[in-house]
Amino acid sequence: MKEKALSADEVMRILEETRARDYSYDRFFSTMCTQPHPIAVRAHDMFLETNLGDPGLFPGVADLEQRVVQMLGEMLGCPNAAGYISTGGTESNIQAIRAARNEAGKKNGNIVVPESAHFSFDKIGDLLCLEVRKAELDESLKVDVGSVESQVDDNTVALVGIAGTTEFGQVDPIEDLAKIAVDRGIHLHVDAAFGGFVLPFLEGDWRWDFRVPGVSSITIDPHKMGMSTIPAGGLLFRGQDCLSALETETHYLTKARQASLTGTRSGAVAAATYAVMMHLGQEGFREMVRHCMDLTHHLVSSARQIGVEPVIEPIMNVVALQVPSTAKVREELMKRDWHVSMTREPRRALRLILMNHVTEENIDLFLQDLQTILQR
Ligand code: 0PR
Repeated sequence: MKEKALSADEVMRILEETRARDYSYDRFFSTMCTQPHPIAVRAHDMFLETNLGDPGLFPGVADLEQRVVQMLGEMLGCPNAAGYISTGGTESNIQAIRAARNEAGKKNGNIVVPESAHFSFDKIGDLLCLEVRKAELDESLKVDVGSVESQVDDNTVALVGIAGTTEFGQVDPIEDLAKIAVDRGIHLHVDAAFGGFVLPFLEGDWRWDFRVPGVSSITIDPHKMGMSTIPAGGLLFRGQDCLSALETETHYLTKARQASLTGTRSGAVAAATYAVMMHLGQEGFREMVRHCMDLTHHLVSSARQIGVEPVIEPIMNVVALQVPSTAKVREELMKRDWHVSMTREPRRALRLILMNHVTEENIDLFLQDLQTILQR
């Protein structure tokens, strides 16, 4: 820090210059986050200084957090779910597996996750000293239940299924995983960090949430398809016991026990999430998801017209396009200021997320550039 103070105007000028170097959302096809809904921004500002780490000082926002947990629980088929607003999918996944491990009370434990699992599970293995066993995928890129079964043993403390995989937006056969979990008395965690705010609003009866007996916990992120501010994650357990398995004593605070991973934590994101859920309601989310799916179908049918096929028929607003020399094509697209990502080997493809900030016009411009690059 410099000795001499700078005026607020000078500081703001530096910030504005620096902020101008950030790219803008309208050309992002690579992100599962989006511009928060305006009402989320207003709520966030209003609760900026609140700290859910010491809820006795902020009973108002602590109540909002509980109302969000209840709304999420109702949405996911378990009105009595217990949980909290975390910093995102990574924290929620860590905490779900930590609860499962603590409840199982086994030494040398392992977890069985799909090969398609988000990299947060590799961090979890390291942090919680668990072996992470990766189950194979079938042709449609869902986890192969036989492969899961063959990896489960007496030291397995949790199974993981994904409802909306990071790379392909695929949904694992949660009911089949739940059968194994119930038979063997193992915790089943469903990572719906992305899909949690998509699947309830899609047509069709997706059976993946607490309506499936055997699902013990769910990750669902308001800062992805929930239109809230960053960092808002959601972690829900079927009942209070699992959440209690995470509690630490906090003797000198206003509440005697704390289940969250972080101590000080943002009340602003809980308020933002509450505001956007109340303001949009199910009808607003259904409309937003329908819009994202329209964009998805537009992308896929237009891509087909230039001879580009998706790896799988999209289930949600995540599309993986098969192009030759994927990394080079991506580089060329980046040069043209299109931000796209790539899926992993052996199924290398361009990965696009059709978030609410994407426009049909930009999809068309993107595909024109893609066609030019592919024709070279
Ligand atoms: N689980 C799933 C299924 C995810 O897709 C992600 C993140 C996580 C857990 C972890 O969530 P947090 O990042 O909130 O801890 N999926 C995105 C991804 O890795 C996150 C992301 C978002 C990456 C925006 C880039 C970006 O610009 O692709």
